[in-house]
Amino acid sequence: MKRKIFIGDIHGCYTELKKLLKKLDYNSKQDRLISLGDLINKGPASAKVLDFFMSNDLEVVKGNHEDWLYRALTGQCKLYEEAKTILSDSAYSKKEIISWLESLPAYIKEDDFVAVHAGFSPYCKLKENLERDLFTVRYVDKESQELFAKDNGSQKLSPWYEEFAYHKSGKREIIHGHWAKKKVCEYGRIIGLDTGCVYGGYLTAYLFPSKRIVQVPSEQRKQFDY
Ligand SMILES: [Mn+2]
Repeated sequence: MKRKIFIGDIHGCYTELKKLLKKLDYNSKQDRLISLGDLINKGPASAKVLDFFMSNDLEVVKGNHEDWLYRALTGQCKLYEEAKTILSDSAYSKKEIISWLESLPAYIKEDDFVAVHAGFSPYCKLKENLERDLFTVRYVDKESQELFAKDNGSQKLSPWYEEFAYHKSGKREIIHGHWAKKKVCEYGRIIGLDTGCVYGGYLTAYLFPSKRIVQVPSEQRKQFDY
């Protein structure tokens, strides 16, 4: 059986990605690499990370930053500075990047796992989630059952995964990113791998079937506000 390697938010941290793959003794023929999204933006080398995943035809679930780049490249929002840099530094054309972004799934569901960038609603079926929620959700309101990307302070909100674990039984492990924390976020069968590499934390991989965590420290400036 192929080893599955899930990797949390990379955000252009190419050096750390290469170090992590080396530490994992990554072999493209024997391993299946799956990014949980947010390959790009914020960090120093977005185009290199993007090109690595595109050129090796690796699996990526769509993050909010892939969505942002897609909207910028298709004229649905301003072409922000980092998007311009990605266009000038990538080996791929704008057209190729757009069609690759269009091909990204919002989640991957298999017998033993579900991979998603941010999370799911605890109140509906997986396939009934709005795509946008899958790459933005952090909190839920237990009463209104609304999903929120941020704690706006006006409601009593719970992290989506706490409610999800409470409402949904099942065997699949749910592996997500998006919510940068100092440590890997384990809650029942739900595991969060965004350990804030771009903020000076760690880049984290989670392995199947061994269920091992492998990390490399960030080389970015430490920021304490995540
Ligand atoms: Mn994100």
